[in-house]
Amino acid sequence: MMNTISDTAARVDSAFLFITGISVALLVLVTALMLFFVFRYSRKRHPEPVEVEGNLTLEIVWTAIPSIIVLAMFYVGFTGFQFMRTPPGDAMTVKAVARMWSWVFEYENGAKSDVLKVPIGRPVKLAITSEDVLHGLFIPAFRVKEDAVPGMTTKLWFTANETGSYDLFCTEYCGQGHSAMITKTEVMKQEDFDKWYASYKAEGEESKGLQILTEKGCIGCHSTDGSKKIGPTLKGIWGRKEAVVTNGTEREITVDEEYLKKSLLEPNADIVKGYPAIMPPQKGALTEQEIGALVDYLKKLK
Ligand SMILES: [Cu+2]
Repeated sequence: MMNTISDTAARVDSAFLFITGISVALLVLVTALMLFFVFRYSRKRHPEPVEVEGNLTLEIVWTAIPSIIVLAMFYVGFTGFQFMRTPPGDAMTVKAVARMWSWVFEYENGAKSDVLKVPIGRPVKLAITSEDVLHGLFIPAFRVKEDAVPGMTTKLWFTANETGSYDLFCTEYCGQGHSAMITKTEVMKQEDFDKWYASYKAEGEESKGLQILTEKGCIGCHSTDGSKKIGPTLKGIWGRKEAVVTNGTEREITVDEEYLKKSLLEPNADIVKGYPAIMPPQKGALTEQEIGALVDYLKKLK
């Protein structure tokens, strides 16, 4: 059964099946021979041992066959490795940036997304890096995985052959929010992808705040639809009464501009009750204008 979800998955699965098949065949052969010898040459059936002098033909055969098998496994593994390490020249490059605890994907036209969107049937090369610690980018369905290393660009590539949504997550323990560092690879029809790709430029100031939330990775931990993630949702945050813990004491605040700004720069000063104090401070990561745009956006996020 051929795995057709992606070219890389087909290569990896066939290599895996090939090696597993040989291993199973050898296991069966060795076990069967062992049982046969145990019965056939037991003391009861074969009381007089015989001295065997050697058998050149047998020795050549049992040296040559395993050598051929091992070289065949090497061949399958090595050509598969070469295939996976060599992106085709016409591959679409997408920059994948990891940070605690989310992914951002940047396209050649400047489009950014927290979900990896790719067109079907087109080779996609990911140029992967990290803004803070070691992360690992893994798309299990495509059988591709690569470390995200700060100060370094690593790569992987695949061609997805079936539309759908596939898990993409971090495989390097990167702190408390590690398990939430999960997103999707969306394989789209070419026309749907083109529509999304072209729409990026058309969006105006209106979506600036959402763009920052996506680019800075905020929505890895804070949803905009009311659902609970590792941090509180941002939906309806403006004017919300919130029980917070300040220096170990609980108090109630109303979310206003001052609170939002403070919570961006010193996120752990007033922690919303029931949530862990793990958000990295955004001092230096956000400009004054960006903070302004975020606050404007959150005011309207009902
Ligand atoms: Cu990570």
